[in-house]
Order: sequence, then structure tokens, then C-alpha cells
Amino acid sequence: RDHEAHPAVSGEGIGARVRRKEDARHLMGRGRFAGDIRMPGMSDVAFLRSPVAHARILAVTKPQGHEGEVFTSADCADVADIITRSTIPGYKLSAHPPLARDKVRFVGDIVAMAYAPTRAEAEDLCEATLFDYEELPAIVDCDSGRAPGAALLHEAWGDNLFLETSFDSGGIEEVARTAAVKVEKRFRTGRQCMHPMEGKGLVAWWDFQNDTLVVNTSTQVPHMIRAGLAETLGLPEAQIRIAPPDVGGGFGYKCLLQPEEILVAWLAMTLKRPFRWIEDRREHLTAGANAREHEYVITAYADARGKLLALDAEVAVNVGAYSVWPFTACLEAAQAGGNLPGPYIWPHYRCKTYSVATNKPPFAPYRGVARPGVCFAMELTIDAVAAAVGREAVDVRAENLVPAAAMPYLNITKKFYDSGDYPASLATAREMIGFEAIRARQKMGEMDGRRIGVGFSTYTEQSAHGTKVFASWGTPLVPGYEQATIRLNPDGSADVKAGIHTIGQGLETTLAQVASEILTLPIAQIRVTLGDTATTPFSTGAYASRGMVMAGGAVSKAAQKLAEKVKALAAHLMQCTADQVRFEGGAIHGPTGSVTFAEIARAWYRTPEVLPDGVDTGGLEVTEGYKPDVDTGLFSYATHAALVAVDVKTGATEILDYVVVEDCGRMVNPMIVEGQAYGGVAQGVGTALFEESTYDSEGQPLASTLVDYLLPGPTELPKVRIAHTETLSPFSAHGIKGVGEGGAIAPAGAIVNAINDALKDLGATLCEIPATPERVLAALAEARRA
Ligand code: MCN
Ligand code: SMO
Repeated sequence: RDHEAHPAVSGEGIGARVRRKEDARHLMGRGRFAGDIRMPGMSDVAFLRSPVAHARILAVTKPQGHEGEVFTSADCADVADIITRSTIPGYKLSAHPPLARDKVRFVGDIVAMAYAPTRAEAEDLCEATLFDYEELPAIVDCDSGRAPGAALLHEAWGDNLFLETSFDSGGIEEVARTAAVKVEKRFRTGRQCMHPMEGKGLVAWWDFQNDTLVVNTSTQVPHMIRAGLAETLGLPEAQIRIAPPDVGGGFGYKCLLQPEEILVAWLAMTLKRPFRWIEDRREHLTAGANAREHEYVITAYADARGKLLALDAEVAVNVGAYSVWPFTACLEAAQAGGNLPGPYIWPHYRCKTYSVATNKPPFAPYRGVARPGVCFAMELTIDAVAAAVGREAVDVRAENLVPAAAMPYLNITKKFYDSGDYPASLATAREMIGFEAIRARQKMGEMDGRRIGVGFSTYTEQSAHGTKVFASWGTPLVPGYEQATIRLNPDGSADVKAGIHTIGQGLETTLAQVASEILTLPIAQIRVTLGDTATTPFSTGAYASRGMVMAGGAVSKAAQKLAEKVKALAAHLMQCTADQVRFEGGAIHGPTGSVTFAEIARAWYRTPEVLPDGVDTGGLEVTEGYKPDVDTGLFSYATHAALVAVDVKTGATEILDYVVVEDCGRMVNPMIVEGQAYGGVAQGVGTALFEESTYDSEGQPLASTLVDYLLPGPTELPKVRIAHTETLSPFSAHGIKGVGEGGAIAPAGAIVNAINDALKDLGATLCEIPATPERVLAALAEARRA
């Protein structure tokens, strides 16, 4: 790790490599997750799930003597279907009854719910509930979903497409006639589950004191979940409190309104007692929302040196049975179309996307959203263009990246790349991985007979999504703002409260660092409380790599307003003017002396009568909202480089070296940024080599345990060497950009390019992930046949 590159700045403000505040409780087992909550009289909830992928429900028989403890759709008629609207023209609405009504549309769709004193008893009640189904043909892949005469998931639609989009910059035909090089490729990415360390879970109960439904749910987006529950339960939003406990990872999975969440909350609202549901791994593997199943058909045109001229693409995404709330089923495909050109200059671009409804679980955002697939397809395309013109891919890549001199750059799909030096990041990665030495080593061959290869992958990561970005995506349920409150306490410490939540990504520390940057208080004296809708200002939530910029910006603005108030009081106490007051080392200095934050607080809270007229009577508490100076999001970027060894006898791949050169503007905490990059790479290695949620032709999930669904562990992960550059965004507070998803975007591109580099003498090329041993051997066999 590159610890020395950026020494901590003085103090604990922005840029300081301080230890995370939240880690003390987590490392000592003192965290409080949904599964840790105990309440008197609490019942456990279990769900009965459809065993078939597509069927009509004919009849239900509940176990005798337990009618009041088992619920089917008929018992919950007052629960509204999950219907997720969008303003995108042509988008088709799906209605997802939290308890299936007439039809089931995927294995795992909920058909009944039971509660009992223990989970085991609740599961027994589910098992004793019998359903008669009339099975219907299952749609499992995009081709059969789009085939004429296909069985329909949502009969009224007339086809199985949530949405089709097309983009055309014009000029493709002209280029196609004249371009020296034409490369045609098909790529496919496997379906994935998200596997946060803690699965989804919640406790819901009725608070008689405040006449309020309280939901302790493991979520990334508490304020949005409140709106979603209000909509589906028909309870006023003000009568719902979302008080999320600690969240053991979210990665996108926990930014949906889940049917289980609605149903458990409904039980608490209806029966006025506490209920709990904790997702188990099998539920997560077979019924929880999925991500990443993309198919690409790409034609790229270039000149004889590999200068990119035009890109013609089709993307189909297998998005499952229903639109999730609040993102719809179309986020993935629409993002894929918008992001495919990547960090490169493409003079012409045409793209059609299809969001295909299938009898699989719904699609949710997962770290990187569309971009891990997009980056994989684009980076393999670049290598294919380079192969076609007989040059090193790393050189072709460098010549086509948007150069620093062109920043800010509006790309072909109107993405506003605000700042950065993409070629420099590639050059650094090339140097760090030791590109020339690897080429020399390849000529010598490996002692153990394996083949080594090197691959690169460069991407942009849109971050800091605000109101206008979400509006342009057509998701009216997502407000896009962040706000924060800061208060100076009587003891001179500060409280920061924000509606965004902490999900493992470190905001408890980094938001304190932002406040410390302004006030110079040590972060131990800044308490950060997040997510509880009863005590925090309205928020959108922690996803889309927006937390640091948006909530950080709000904390910064609020702290600056608070600083003005403090300075006015300090000026009075020190008999000087406010502009003579400055903060340093947690104290307040004037021309002739200093006071402490505690003295200021005491003056306001305990002896307000001594304060002169004209002193602000608004108190020492400020709430502010924030948005960056551009409405288009801010773009971080990185280059990843991988060195792999492939065993052509077994097809196994080992990652020998891995380099990340990243730029997220000003790093608030470089240690956390490195953790983000490392964690993202771990998930990206899963995408590249291991993880796939496979289904048979009848829509039955085949990977229902962690023996079938392979997650990479420490032994599969490389030592990641990370280097940073800090190109400050000119458009955000402190020049900060987001970083939360980036690590997961690039690995598949870099690793599979490296595998293909290792196999290039044998004429084998992989175009599908995960690059399992079977797929490597199949590619080798195909090369031998050709
Ligand atoms: N940060 C920083 N300096 C910057 C940018 C970020 O120090 N210039 C730190 C901050 O602590 C910030 C974190 O890095 O919280 C991630 O930054 P940001 O990109 O703003 O992302 P969010 O805070 O909005 O977190 C969500 C993001 C997403 S979208 C996914 S998916 C993901 C990710 O964060 N899920 C995570 N990282 C995760 N990390 C953990 N441990 N658990 C998850 O569920
Ligand atoms: S997938 Mo991240 O929660 O946007």
C-alpha cells in the first residue's frame, strides 16, 4: 500500500489519515444490527416463497388452527402493490403485490407470511400452507423473452420489455463505409447476488407514546423507505419513523423498498406488536434482488492506427420480473447505454438498449450499477481494436482517452467529465505493474508452465448524483438532495446529524472530518448521528457514490454557518470584530486572547442575558442543504492493471499482481479511500472470476448455497497496490468527488484482458464472465477447432 504518498495533513480535518470512529464498536462486537434487537413480545416472521418460476395461483389451504398467524394476499388487501413510476417515455409499469395475488413470476416470489415466537415455528407454519399452481412457460434469458410469441410475464404489455431506448449521434453509416478497421464482438456478464456481510433484516413495532410505526430496518436510504412505506401502507409519512440500526454493508441491495419490509411493517401497524424478519443466505441467494446479467453486441470502427471512430452497440439486460422501488427495472440498461463510451473519445455512437422482463428475481443497483458490465465490454473492445491494428492495447488506450487538456469535457452521451488526467492514470498504472518487464518475462516463459498476461482497464465513475441527475433518469421518487444539521453543545462538543446512513463506508468518521476542517475541533468531540428519520433532516440516501460530496457538502456548509455564529459571539466576548476571529487547534483566537468552544456555548446556553442586542437568537444549531455547482454529477476515474497466470491444463487463473491508480478529487480520509478501493476490487474479482447466479431452463436457481455461488475469500484476492492522484473538482465543496463504487467497476476488464493476453498465442479469447476454469478451457478448445 502506498501509505507515504499522501501524509496526513495537520489535525483531523479533510485529508487526515485518521482511524475510523465506528471501528471501536464494530471490532469489539458492540455494534447493534437488526438481528441484535430484542423486544418484549416480539414475533419472528417467515415467508413462504414460490417454488416455481411462472405460474397461476389456483388455490390456497392454510394450516388448521393457525389461521390468524398465516397471511396470504387476501388477508392483506390494504397493502398496495409496489408500483414504481418513471417519467421515461415508453416505460411499462409492473405491479408487484408484496404477497403474490393471482400469479407468481419468479422462484422466491412471496406467497404467504407467518409469524410465531421463533423463526423455526414460523417456517413450519409456512411449510404447512399449501398452494395449487398452474405452471406457465418460464422466460429465463433475454433471447427467449424477446422472441415473437413468448409467454408474457405481464399480460397487458403485449411483450416482455420494460423499456427500449435508443441513442444515435448520427454518422455511423458514413464511418462504416470508410473505416480501416471494423471489430465485431459479443460479450456477456453473469447474473450476481450482492452478499453484504449482514443480509437484509428489520424489526418493526408500534410506538404508542408517539402513535407511530417504528421500523428498525437495515437500509441505505431511511428517508426514502419512509416515503415508500407511507405509499404502500397508506399511513401518513409523519406517522412512520425509520430508525435504522447499524448496517453491515449494503452495496445497493439495501436501497430498495423490499416486499418483506412492507409486510413486516404492516404486521406491526395492524397488530400493534413487534415483529422481526432476518434474511437468511438461501433467501438472499434465491429470492433477493440480483444484478449484472448483460449481453452486448458491439461493432467498433477505428483507423489503421487504432484511433476510435465510431461505436455501434446493442445492450440487453435480463432485469427479472418486477421494477424495484424506487429505481425501476430500467436503471441498469439506461445507465449501460449512457456509460458505454467510457473515458474514451468516440466521435460517433449509436446504442439500443433492452430491459427484458424474465422469470427471475428483480434487478437492483449493485456497486457500480451497469458500469462493471459496461467497462468489461468497453475494455475488451479496446483490446480487440488494438489486436486488429497490431499494436499494444495500452498504447491504443492511451491515445483514445480524453486528455487532461480537454477538461472539462462533454462526452458523446452528454456526460460532463468535470476534471482529471485519464492518460496520466494509465501511464502510472503501466509503470507500477511493470509492463515492459512483464513483456520480457512472457518471452522467457514461466517455470511452472503457466502463461502470464497483463491487462488494463480505465473507467469513469459518475458520483455525487443530485436532483437533476435523478430527474433526468426519470425516477420521480428520488429527491436527490442531502441536508445536515450541526449543533454546538453546552460542553463545547458538536453534534452532526444527517439523514444519510452509514453502511460501512465510513461516513461517521469522514463527516466528522469535514466539520473538524471548519471548526478545528478534534473528531472525538464531533458526534455524528445518521439515518433516524425522527431526528435528522430529509435525505435521499447512501448510494450512487454521492454521500461524501452531498452530505459532506451539507456538513461543510452548516459548519461554516455555525462558525459565523460562533465568531460573532467570540467577537463580543473578546471585544474585537468577527473578522478578527479565527479557529485553530479546537480553540477560538482573537487579536489579544482566545476563548474555547465551551465558553462560547456556555455564553449562549447558560447566560444569554449577557449577550448584546443584535446577537443572532437562532441558537447554535444550523441546518443546511448542499448541491455541487454542476447538476450533472462529478466524475472520478481510475486505471486498474492486473498480472495473471493462467494454467491452460486446468483453466485456473491466479492474480499475481494488481494495481489501482485512482482519483476521487480531494480525499477526505485516504485510509478510507483505500479501503473503498480494496473492497471494491474484492467484489470485482468475484464478478471477473467466480460469482454467478445460474438458472435452469425452467427458471430454477441452481446456485442456492455458498458452495455453488462462489464468493472470493482472502486466499483468492491479490495484494492490491493503490496509488492516488488528487485532481480537485472545480465544482464541489473542497474539490471532493465520490469513490464508493469505483473499485468494483474495473476488475473484470483488467483481469479478462490479462487472461486474453496470456492466451493470445493460442488464439483463444474469452468474452464472458465470470472467467471460470470451464470457460477458459472452452475458449482454448474453440481456438484449437478454429
Ligand atoms: N470518501 C473519502 N474521500 C472522498 C470520497 C469518499 O474519504 N473523496 C470516503 C467517505 O467515507 C465515503 C466513502 O469514502 O463515505 C464512500 O464515498 P462515496 O463515494 O461518497 O459513497 P457513499 O458514502 O455514498 O457510499 C455508498 C457507496 C456505494 S454506492 C456502494 S454500492 C458501497 C460503497 O459506498 N457500499 C458499501 N462502499 C461501501 N463500503 C462498505 N464498507 N459497505 C458498503 O455497503
Ligand atoms: S450500488 Mo451503490 O448503493 O449505488
